[in-house]
Amino acid sequence: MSKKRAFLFDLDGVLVSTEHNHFLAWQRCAHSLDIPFTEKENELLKGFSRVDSLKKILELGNKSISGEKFEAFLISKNDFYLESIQDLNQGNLLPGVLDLLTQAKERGVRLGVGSSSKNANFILEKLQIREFFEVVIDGNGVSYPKPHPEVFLNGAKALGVEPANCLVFEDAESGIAAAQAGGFTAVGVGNPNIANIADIYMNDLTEFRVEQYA
Ligand code: B16
Ligand code: MG
Repeated sequence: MSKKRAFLFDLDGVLVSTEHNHFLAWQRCAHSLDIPFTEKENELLKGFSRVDSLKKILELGNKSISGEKFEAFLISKNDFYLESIQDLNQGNLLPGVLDLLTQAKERGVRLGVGSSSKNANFILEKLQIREFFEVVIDGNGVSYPKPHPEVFLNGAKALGVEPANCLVFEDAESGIAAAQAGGFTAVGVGNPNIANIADIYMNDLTEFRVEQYA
């Protein structure tokens, strides 16, 4: 594989894991609508935007609600989620993250984040890793959420690097699809369900050797 000039990282599931916090917040909404919601249903939401996640929950329960109620659920879900991650700190980074970012930076690799989350900058600040990234494209910066490639294409464009010269690190099927649709090499991390679709797969980022790819 040719050496890459830039690395784009998904946030949740790759740099940190707040999926359980998302799960508990969505479960609270689903249960208030009498929709059964377990970790199994939560799997279907990973990597999708807040709006698309709520749509999927309503589909699961075969329910429809007014636009007003839909907006209210989005707000209350996010308030509950944000409250639950107040204590997030650098100790919550997933294994291998800090070493990888440090080594990549030392080798001159351009770094960016491509996340569906509208809370990405807030979370990166809490984790004290915001300064590693030249660009953060989040859920506020795209018209078409993952699995559309826009989030990663915008990231590569902002870094001035062609997708063929970028690695994308992802934990969700929707994110691997987004990366591959954009012409990136997709590194799957920490989710055995994507081991067969990712171009490269590893259990966690301690397995990643920067010098092999950049
Ligand atoms: P928010 P990622 C995604 O983050 C999460 O995987 C997904 O569960 C969540 O619904 C989505 O962000 C939106 O998050 O409600 O904070 O805007 O994996 O793309 O970094
Ligand atoms: Mg993710």
